[in-house]
Amino acid sequence: MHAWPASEVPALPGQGRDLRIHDTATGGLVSLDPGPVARIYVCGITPYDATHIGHAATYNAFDLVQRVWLDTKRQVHYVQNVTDVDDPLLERAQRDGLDWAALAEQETALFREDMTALRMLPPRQYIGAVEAIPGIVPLVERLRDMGAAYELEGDVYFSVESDPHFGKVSGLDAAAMRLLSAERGGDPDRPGKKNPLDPMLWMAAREGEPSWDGGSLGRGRPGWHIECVAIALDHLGMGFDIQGGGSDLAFPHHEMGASHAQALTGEFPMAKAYVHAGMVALDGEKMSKSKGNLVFVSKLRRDGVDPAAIRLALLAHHYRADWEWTDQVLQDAVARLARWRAAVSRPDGPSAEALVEQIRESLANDLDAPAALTAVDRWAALQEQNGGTDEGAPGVVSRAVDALLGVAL
Ligand code: 5CA
Ligand code: ZN
Repeated sequence: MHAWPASEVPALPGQGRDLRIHDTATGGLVSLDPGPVARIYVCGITPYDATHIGHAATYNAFDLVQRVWLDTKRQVHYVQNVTDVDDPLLERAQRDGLDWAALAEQETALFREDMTALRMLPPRQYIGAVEAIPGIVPLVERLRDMGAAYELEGDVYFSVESDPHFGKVSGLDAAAMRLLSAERGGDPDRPGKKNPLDPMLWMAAREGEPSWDGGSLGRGRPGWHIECVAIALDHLGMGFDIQGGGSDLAFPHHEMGASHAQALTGEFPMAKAYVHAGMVALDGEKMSKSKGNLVFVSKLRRDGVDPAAIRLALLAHHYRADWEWTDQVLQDAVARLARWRAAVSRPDGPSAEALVEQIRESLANDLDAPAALTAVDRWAALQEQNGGTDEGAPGVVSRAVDALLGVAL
């Protein structure tokens, strides 16, 4: 699949800072030491509805990771998937009388537009589950042949007991896992499974559903977790720097993915850090396609909201926090954008050197975007109150806000 166009990232004076970021698996901050090419896999959308603010907040977090790494003069190898065949997508298509593939294509196209408008840097590879099937099938066959997977009425399940590290990503106990498994696409109550938590690797073709040639597995379609493992291993290999997504992906998705990869390669962990963004709520409940309590990025754009203001609204919340979208959040962002634009519209102003360092330091410290915004606010307030004589300072601020925060002033 093709991704979306990249906005330019201005080069900044001085030195970028190395990222320390919270890793769910170890429960603390880790100093990543990526080589000259940092590697990150971010779980993409299941395209059965438009991009909502919760999605945008999660992709914003990983866009910041990319920007911090670019600022250290590294290249970034960023891979993202699109779950363009899965139960919720098929169910929505059925409910609305749509062709599932057309629905996926249409919502993926809208996601690209939203990401472009929000100045999210694109992944180097943007891969759909369907196009990954030829790579998924041999992995499932290998897992089965090595005894880490088993067949149940034609479907193939992964055996979580085959992985000695199972549970280390989310750190949850069995009861919590069982609850979340039922909530998030698993089938813990299906009779005949070796362990209720075992996730499906390959689902045998069902009447009226799309299916693909699965070699010795028979016709069917891939399970969710193996999709991301196949794509990540194919393009990044084991031991990449970050696997990212919202906190609802820690279990089962990232846990199971780490287990699949451990069984396949004998190595653990697949990613050096498992990074999870908090959940955005609306009216007191997690924004979710299945509940329908959604604020769409595309709707806000159609209503004339500047995408830079949407981005500032996201940046005003720490990526790990759960937070609530309100009209006030948006109004504050619109007002902040206007203040910042006024402040950089003059040819000179207060010195910007310290500010660039403050933005860098804030982001390097577990992506503390709210602290970065406060630093820019202070500079803008100084500019408004006293101005300054540093020629070119507003230009430096403008470039730093663009390069590090993805906001075009
Ligand atoms: N296709 C899978 C990942 S492989 C999937 O989870 N798709 S999704 O469309 O449901 O979600 C896409 C990303 O948005 C995931 O990282 C998910 O954790 C995140 N996300 C979903 N809802 C919210 C929310 N309310 N707040 C923050 N992030 C969210
Ligand atoms: Zn994923």
